[in-house]
Amino acid sequence: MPDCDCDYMLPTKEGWEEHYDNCISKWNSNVPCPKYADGSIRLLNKNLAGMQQDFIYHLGLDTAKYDLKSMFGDVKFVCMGGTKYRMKEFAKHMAKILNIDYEANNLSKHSHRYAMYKVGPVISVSHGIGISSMTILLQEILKVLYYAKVKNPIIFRIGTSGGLKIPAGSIVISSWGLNGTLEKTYDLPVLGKIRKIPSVFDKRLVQELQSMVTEEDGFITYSGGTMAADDFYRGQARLDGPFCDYTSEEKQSYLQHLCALGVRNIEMEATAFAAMAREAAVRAADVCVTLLDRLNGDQVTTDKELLLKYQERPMVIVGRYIAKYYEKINKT
Ligand code: R2B
Ligand code: URA
Repeated sequence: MPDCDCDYMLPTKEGWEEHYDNCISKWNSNVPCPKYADGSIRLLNKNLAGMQQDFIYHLGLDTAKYDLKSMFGDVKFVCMGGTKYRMKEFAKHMAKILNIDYEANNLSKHSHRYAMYKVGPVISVSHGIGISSMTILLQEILKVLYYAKVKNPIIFRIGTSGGLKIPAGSIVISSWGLNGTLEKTYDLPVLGKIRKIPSVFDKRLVQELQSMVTEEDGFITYSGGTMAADDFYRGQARLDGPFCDYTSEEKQSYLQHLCALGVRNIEMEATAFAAMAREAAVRAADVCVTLLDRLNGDQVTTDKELLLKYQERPMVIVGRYIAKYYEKINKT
């Protein structure tokens, strides 16, 4: 078995996993670990090598017109989230805590799709709503990181969600994603057949993020399962969509069942995010705030100001983690 190649972000604490899941000593898939010895991404798709030029369409980038290595070679963290506004705010938040002079500039504005900002070693990028929008962005980001020869990148998602039996405004760091048929997989039809890709997040990274939480934060941070639904309404057992053919009791018993399975929140991307990052041997974590307790209702009635305050909470945890990493680097 090859030697451990974990690039530890934080010193190990008691009870933590010894290795990250993308450690070469733990890689037990039947495909080679898609990582070079220096930690840079090694995409296994042979077709890429034969392409003269690669248009990274939804980001408005391409490998001939842009020098992706000089634009993105220093990246270490990618943080994605649903909205353009939130990701611009995250870029500004990171500039502040990393002490970087920064004027927000959307690097993918020509694509008119996603918004992408870069602050020092951090990319902050929007992914829209749902699995298919998020996976397009994620795959194009993986290609950018590959062409830029980025070493050991870490990808975060900072999002919103509906909580299950936890107070609104709580944070959930996902341990795994559960799909709509209650399996821990991301199911993708490929050439007419369903592929089922395991959707488990890196345990050590969850533990490291959880260690960023302080009692003064003023909110509770949980780790646990996250259901990724393919719909906001019926797919999340809501009673307030245009269609509903189940009873309120059936809804409650379904949500109770999810709680019993260890699900803490419901959003719309976790399974695919965990699965795709794992397939690329890239560490990833999903950090979401809950906007409501779904056992108590369906409508998001939180006022705008509180909603914005809630959305800052995942930024605080992830931002603290990134800042801690640079504190450690600057000391050594
Ligand atoms: C959470 O919130 C969005 C739907 O409102 C979706 O992107 C998600 O996962
Ligand atoms: N996002 C979701 O997907 N579900 C919720 O209930 C709230 C935000």
